Amino acid sequence: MAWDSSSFPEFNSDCSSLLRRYLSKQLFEQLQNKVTASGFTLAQAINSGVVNQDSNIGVYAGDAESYRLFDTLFEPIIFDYHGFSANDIHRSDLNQEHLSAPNPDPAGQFILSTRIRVGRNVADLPLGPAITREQRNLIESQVAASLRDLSGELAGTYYPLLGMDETVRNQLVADHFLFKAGDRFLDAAGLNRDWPEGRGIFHNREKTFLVWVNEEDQLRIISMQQGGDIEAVFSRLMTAVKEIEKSVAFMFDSRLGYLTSCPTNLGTAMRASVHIRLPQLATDMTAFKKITDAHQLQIRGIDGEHSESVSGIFDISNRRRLGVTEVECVQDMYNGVVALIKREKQLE
Ligand code: ADP
Ligand code: ILO
Repeated sequence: MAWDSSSFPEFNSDCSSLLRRYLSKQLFEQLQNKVTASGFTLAQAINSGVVNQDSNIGVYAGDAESYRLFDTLFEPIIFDYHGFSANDIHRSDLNQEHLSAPNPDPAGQFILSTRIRVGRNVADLPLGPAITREQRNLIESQVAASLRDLSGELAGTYYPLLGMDETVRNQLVADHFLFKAGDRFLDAAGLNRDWPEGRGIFHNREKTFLVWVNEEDQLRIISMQQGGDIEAVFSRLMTAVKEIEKSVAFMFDSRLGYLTSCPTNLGTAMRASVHIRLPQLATDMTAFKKITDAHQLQIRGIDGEHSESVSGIFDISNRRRLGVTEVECVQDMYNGVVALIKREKQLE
């Protein structure tokens, strides 16, 4: 849907995005002529949510300045999503020793795999929605070079998307290692410009440590493996993040934490998830959601956000990322997964 960005956008009656909730006509008029130093406008920030009326959130930032210049729109969205408030400041805890999350399913009956990722962007450059082709390519070469220096379990190879065989790319997506192509939410946010140039994936031989380059965020640092050893996955990720941080300076704000293009990822930018088989709970989504809501968890489908569950398998992850530490993000997920497994066993 194309829209005339000089006038207040129309929202469908069934649109329930946070953009629709917080963008009044008056606010639109106050912000519509503001432009950040990298040339990012309100129209660009809200385009994804206007074009995709089924968005949950609907806004993206083009740079660190967007969060300040358009704060009257971004802040209520951030507060609503994360349960964060104006007086809160972000706290970080990357110490793996502070996490207590013994495998909730040692027999391997429910949890298929565990994955924890953080988003990161490079300091002093625009975020993906406002970045230039040259800046994006520069990030790709600099990040690929620093990843090349990783050693031990983290050592691996960078595979650019440009020139990648389609069968190989499709297999990586199907195996849950690589991001999809052509996401319409990212597309409308300007995040698919010049595709596939500048994008790629780094991974170790076992594909337990991966880095996505220049997707929604400039880096998505990922640790994953089969089964439910959450502590091992977290520990590998924390080691990797600290290593990469030695050679790449990340965009960070003392109040909002790590800055990301989507406000849902601010703070820790961490999503800790399990793929879990819960066929009994799947027949009663109201009971299922009661447990996930109580533990501040999000339910996604088997192929990530905006996808469906298949064969009673769900992607369960922490919802809050800002105002909670990395350890607390994983603890949210762990506590909820323990409760889900307990309920599933009762229903069996
Ligand atoms: P993100 O995690 O970056 O927010 P998505 O929700 O699109 O993005 O998920 C990216 C990919 O990671 C998808 O293929 C998804 O199925 C996969 N994935 C997420 N959690 C797990 C998990 N616990 N085990 C295996 N794959 C997972
Ligand atoms: N813009 C989409 C996605 C929001 C949250 N997810 C991600 C991947 N950032 C929406 O508003 O539904």
